[in-house]
Amino acid sequence: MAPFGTLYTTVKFLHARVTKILAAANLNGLDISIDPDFKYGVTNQTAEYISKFPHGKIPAFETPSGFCLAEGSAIAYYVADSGPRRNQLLGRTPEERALVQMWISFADSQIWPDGTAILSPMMGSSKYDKEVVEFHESQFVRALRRLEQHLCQSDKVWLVRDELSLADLSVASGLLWPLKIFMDPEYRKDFPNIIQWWERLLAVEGVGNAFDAPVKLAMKRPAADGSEADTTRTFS
Ligand SMILES: N[C@@H](CCC(=O)N[C@@H](CS)C(=O)NCC(=O)O)C(=O)O
Repeated sequence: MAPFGTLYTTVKFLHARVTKILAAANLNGLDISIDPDFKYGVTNQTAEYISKFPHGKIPAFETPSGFCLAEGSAIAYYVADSGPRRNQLLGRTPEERALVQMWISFADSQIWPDGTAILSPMMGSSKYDKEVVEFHESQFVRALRRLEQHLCQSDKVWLVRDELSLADLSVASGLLWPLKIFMDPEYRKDFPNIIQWWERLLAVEGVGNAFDAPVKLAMKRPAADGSEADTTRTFS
């Protein structure tokens, strides 16, 4: 049987932006294939790719009927909305659906950009500017505190209601690289409820394999300026 759709993303490593998509697909029992021939920086610049995905970025998604979609969160939404667990993943009432969207927006605008601004110079992928990184770190920690505060309420097992939803998958996607790269044990100590929630989430069948669990969390924070960067790591 043809897969539900094809995902275009780097094949060299699991991109954090696709983990929420793969987890939603697993929970909905949808088979998604990843184009094995995709080459980052090459395939996404071809005329064929641009004709389907004009922004030329990853991740991107195509169904057998020719429906093309870009933006990781839109793809995750579409996959979540396309199977038997759509109501669980997207919310059962207008209020729940709005809360799920609130956390998706939180992940995309508070976690991702600030987390990436910290880890990118650390990995040698962008120039280090102390003031800029410190500002983003203050915003990243502010977002973590907000998440920690939410999860420390006694009834909070998941972000919305008492069921895992796309809110959890989206926030976890945003935290994957920070947790692996720079949130070392000292950093994590301030966020025990986030770590418990993370472990609970990755223990769920279908989610753990989408995130390539067991995920090895950072043991030592690399130098902020990239002087300890692993230069062998590439996107292609
Ligand atoms: N808002 C987009 C961002 C996608 C994005 O920036 N992808 C990067 C890789 S992480 C990319 O494809 N860059 C290629 C380029 O800029 O040409 C999403 O969430 O999917």
